[in-house]
Amino acid sequence: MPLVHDKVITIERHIIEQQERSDGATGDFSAVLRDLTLAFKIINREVMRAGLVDALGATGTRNIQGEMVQKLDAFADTVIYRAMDHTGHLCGMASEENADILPIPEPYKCGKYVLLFDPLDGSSNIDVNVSIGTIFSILRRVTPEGTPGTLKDFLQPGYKQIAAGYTIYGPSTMLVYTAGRGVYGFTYDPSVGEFLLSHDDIRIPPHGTIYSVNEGNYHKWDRRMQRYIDWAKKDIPEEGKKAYSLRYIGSMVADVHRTLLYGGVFLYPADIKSHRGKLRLLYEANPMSFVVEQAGGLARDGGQRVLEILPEKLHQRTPLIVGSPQNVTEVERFLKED
Ligand code: P6P
Repeated sequence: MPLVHDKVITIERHIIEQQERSDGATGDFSAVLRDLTLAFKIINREVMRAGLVDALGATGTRNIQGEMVQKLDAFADTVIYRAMDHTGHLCGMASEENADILPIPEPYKCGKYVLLFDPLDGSSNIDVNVSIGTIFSILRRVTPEGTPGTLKDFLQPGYKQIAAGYTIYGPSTMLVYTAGRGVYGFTYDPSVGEFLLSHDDIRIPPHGTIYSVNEGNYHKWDRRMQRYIDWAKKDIPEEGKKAYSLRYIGSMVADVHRTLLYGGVFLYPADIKSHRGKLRLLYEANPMSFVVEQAGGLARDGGQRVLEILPEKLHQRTPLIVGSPQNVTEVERFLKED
């Protein structure tokens, strides 16, 4: 993937150019991405000064997942909703922080798309200054135009996504997205308030020597997953294999972003406690899987392609094995053993 230095392209300009190359694109979808970018700039400002204002710590309330909602979680959730609720392009939204779908308030028009998002993924890391991120997924509605969106618009398999991506708030803030025509990375320049194209047409390496998983759960995994992990960390000269390195941040956006650029595999397997794993299908696994597949990687749940899972519930979870094609195939080789 070429790092871009000879052109200064904002994400707005890039979205328009992508739209011009998409048959029948009406501009509505480009407007959704543009409006989302504004929300990310506002969230970035708050995240970057969290230590200086009373934004750290928990609100004292719990979300649908039963997780303590951090103040920045709640802030990010509200910023995205308010940036998007009046634009006329969405007929509804869904967020990790809200049990039910979020309607478009009167008197605003209902549009052609639905937006799903995890407003601040990895929020348990907020107080210790570890990279966190926003994950988003855009689907075209399937219910009649002009009416309020329903759950049916959200419970679509991941291959129906028309765009997805994430913003990682780290040493630098980057927005990575795909609209089904490759993956593009934009680095935020706070001096001009713009996301500028820095990673043109990202391609994941076909193989990597990093595996990323919470080994603290080892004792809870299926024995075939345990055997893969045991294999991954071994030097096996007769196979020409060196031991892989373990890197795990505990913030999915950061772990998957590293996997996308360096190669390797990120795993959050099912275990005896969480039979469907921990990560949420619709606004974590699906968008990240769409990005990685568009970059030439694979995304599986241990048995099938993540993007082909037929959702039944808004907050359902899924096991996730995502990364370089050769690494994901290595994992599946072990999972297929008796
Ligand atoms: P564990 C963060 O809470 C999150 O949802 C993902 O960002 C991350 O990959 C995962 O949970 C970490 O979970 O159980 O390893 O702490």
